[in-house]
Amino acid sequence: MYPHSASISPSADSVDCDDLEAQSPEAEGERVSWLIKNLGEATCRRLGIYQIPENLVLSVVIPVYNEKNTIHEILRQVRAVPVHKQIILVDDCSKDGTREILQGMMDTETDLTIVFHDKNQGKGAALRTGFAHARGDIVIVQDADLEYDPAQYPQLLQPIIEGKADVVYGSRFVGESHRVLHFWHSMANQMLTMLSNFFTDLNLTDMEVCYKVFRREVIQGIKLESNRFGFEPEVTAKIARFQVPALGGRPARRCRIYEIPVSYNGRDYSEGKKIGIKDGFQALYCIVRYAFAD
Ligand SMILES: Nc1nc2c(ncn2[C@@H]2O[C@H](COP(=O)(O)OP(=O)(O)OP(=O)(O)O)[C@@H](O)[C@H]2O)c(=O)[nH]1
Ligand SMILES: [Mg+2]
Repeated sequence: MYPHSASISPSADSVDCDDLEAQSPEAEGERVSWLIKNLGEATCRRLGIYQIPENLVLSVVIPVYNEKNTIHEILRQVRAVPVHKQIILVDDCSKDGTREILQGMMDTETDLTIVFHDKNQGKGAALRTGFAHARGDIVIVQDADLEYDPAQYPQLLQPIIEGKADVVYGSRFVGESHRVLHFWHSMANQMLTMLSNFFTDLNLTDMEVCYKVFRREVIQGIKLESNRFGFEPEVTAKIARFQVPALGGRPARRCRIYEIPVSYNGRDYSEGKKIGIKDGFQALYCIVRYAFAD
């Protein structure tokens, strides 16, 4: 592994680079103030329009394996979100040229933290590496394949910023637009979510969703071990049991979890979809494995 250190200073200069579409957090703050003044605070809050604190830093963890066709675009989309960010890319030993693309970015793109795995280990392992490098207040998981839209970060962050949640999950099954794809794939997702809920006593609607957002203390306070897609049920089981430590006069409490609808532009196997039936069985195993003990 060769970590590439990055600046996470809230200076907009280090984030914008030459990306003309990127809106600076300061300019976005002015736009939001104008909307709040004209529409009223309550209406804006319901629409997901609110002031993101200027000193907040979001760590975006992007596990990357053979994503040469999408890596530039996902980075453009992530950079365009008007929040101060630490962007962490973990290359999981890509073989399709993605690794070389990222190596080429190491010296020039100083807003990126880029880490390379020496052998392919799976999404869970890539995320563990990414979480260990996170220094922001809040940490979000971002797949590199354009199925999820970074423009939704402000909505996903809102319950944590408003102090209502410690963890936020996206959900592809409530409310938002999504590409119509495989029936059996979505059935499998829903059955895995139901089984996970059965053991965790949570009422999630999409346990397997990529968009999972954590206060940094929460994700760094959990010990994770699944290397592949077992990460999703494992982290869900461990979050469900996680006790947020006592702070000041506030006693220790269970983690508060919110769910926010997210759009989903699912890809097909011909477009690079990799997850398969074996991963479904592994998820089943992990739901039971982590049901009662870490
Ligand atoms: N499949 C796979 N993805 C990995 C691996 N390591 C890191 N990743 C990344 O993990 C993220 C999720 O992988 P995907 O294959 O898109 O998994 P998914 O979205 O659950 O399933 P798909 O429906 O196949 O897209 C992507 O950003 C991958 O590049 C690995 O070993 N295998
Ligand atoms: Mg995907």
